[in-house]
Amino acid sequence: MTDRRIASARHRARVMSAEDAARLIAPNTTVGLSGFTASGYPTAVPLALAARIEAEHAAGRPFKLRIWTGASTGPELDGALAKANGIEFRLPYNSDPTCRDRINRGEMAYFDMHLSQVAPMAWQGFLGPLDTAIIQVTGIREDGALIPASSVGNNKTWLDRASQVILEVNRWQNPELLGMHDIYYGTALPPNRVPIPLIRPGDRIGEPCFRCDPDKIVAIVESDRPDRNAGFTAPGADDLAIAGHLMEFLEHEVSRGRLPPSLLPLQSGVGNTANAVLTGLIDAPFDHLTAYTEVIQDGMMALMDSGKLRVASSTALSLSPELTERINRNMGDYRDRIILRPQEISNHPEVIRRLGVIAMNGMIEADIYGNVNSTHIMGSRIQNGIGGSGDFARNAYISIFMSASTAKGGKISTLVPAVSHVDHINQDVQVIVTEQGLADLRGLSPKQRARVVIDTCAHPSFRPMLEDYFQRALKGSYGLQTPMLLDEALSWHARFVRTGSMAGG
Ligand code: 0RQ
Repeated sequence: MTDRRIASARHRARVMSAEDAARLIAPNTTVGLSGFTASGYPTAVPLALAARIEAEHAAGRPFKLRIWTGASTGPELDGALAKANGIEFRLPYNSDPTCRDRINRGEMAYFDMHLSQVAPMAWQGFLGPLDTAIIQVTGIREDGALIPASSVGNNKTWLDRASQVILEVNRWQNPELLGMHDIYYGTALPPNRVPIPLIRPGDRIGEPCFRCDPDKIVAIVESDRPDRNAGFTAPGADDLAIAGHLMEFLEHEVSRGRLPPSLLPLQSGVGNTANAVLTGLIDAPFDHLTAYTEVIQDGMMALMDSGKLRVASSTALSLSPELTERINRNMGDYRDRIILRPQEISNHPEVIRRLGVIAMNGMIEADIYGNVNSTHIMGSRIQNGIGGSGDFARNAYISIFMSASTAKGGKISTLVPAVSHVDHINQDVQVIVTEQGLADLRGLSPKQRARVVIDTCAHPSFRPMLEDYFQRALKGSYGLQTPMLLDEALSWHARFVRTGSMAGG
């Protein structure tokens, strides 16, 4: 079918049904898909692939794939393939509940790696060969250049590395996306790596489109499903309190001359609290803000629409359904203020360190010394994955982690004697914020950190327990640099698993 979206006749000749395209994927191969959050991910081919896998399984023939993406995707991709039991191995970040269940039941192998490292590791050959790339695009130009969709993720790398390429041309994506992306082709492997020439969040250093060898394109499928990110709930009292503490902290840093009045580029993680913090910035006394981040959520768009946020660099739009529709209709208005880049650039340690990013991420729990667990419930059950939090936390100008001080209706303290899994070591964690208060841990020794975390962040119902533990650790610990009672440090978690509550006992 002729379509203005596919301007090259050579490419039009490759248009086929999703079912025919899915038949080109062999079992026991590796597939790299587009998608970073439920944005810009293929849907028609994965759904057809899932149906094929189910049919193969019903006929008694094993069919599993190794799946690489940008980060989490949507239900038509991760959800459908996991329901069909078609994923043997997956990387990097997942938030799909069916995948999560399979991973936690031990039925699916999962490598939740730093998002900035996925593309370099693929190039280094550490992950093995990539057989097929399935990439959603907005259109194909006459010269064969591919117009990216609402996320960039690892698409450039998958297109370059894959033996065969399947494209989904999505008509829902607004053609005005052309010009919003900045696809950098200057990366190389050591010893030929050169500095990334990006010194302001708004710099453009690459090209608007992906290149792709037409000989590798084996199928083009047309689709029209919209992006499908979850909505946000209205900020609760805890979210608002956390946002309030953070605003006060940032104002204080400006007044002390440690941050400029326009702050430094903001990075904001996933979830409702992060969204509330961004919304909180609308009424804060900062102007000409910039963002260097990996997801643009509703709060960031509100900040942009308020005129406070000048420019935002990201690898994906990750908007609620309502905002997705509105922004998609008016995409052209944002083309000069939003830049979507490959995730190896949006999350690049070199760039994050150079720009001096203020990193704000959610956490599962922190311990009194400021080690942070972002990924595992009770030490062993994965929630989502480390995502980009490690890329940003280690390299940030100020690295901030935030959470309510309790979880599961007050049964769990998110401040504990020792975290049950470590994603961010205390050296990568400078500020911890809960609804109770903000602990500025910069320049403090472990014992000084514990004092501030217990006094400032802990919930009153758990504070005496933490204080009691800390006092006894000061007396009974093997060493006194970072006091610890080895037999007790994880006893709060053990009690929760045993009784359903960390309290009492
Ligand atoms: O469980 O879903 O069963 O209700 O964990 O917690 O409070 O909804 O928090 O959505 O902000 O997510 C760290 C997971 C926080 C997220 C994390 C339970 C809680 C709930 C989710 P239910 P909330 P959020 C850029 C940066 C890593 C990746 C990252 C995350 C569920 O922020 O994935 O930062 N971060 N990327 O009840 C037991 C605790 C708990 C707990 C919360 N201490 N013990 N359960 N929960 N704390 C973005 C990308 O990388 C794409």
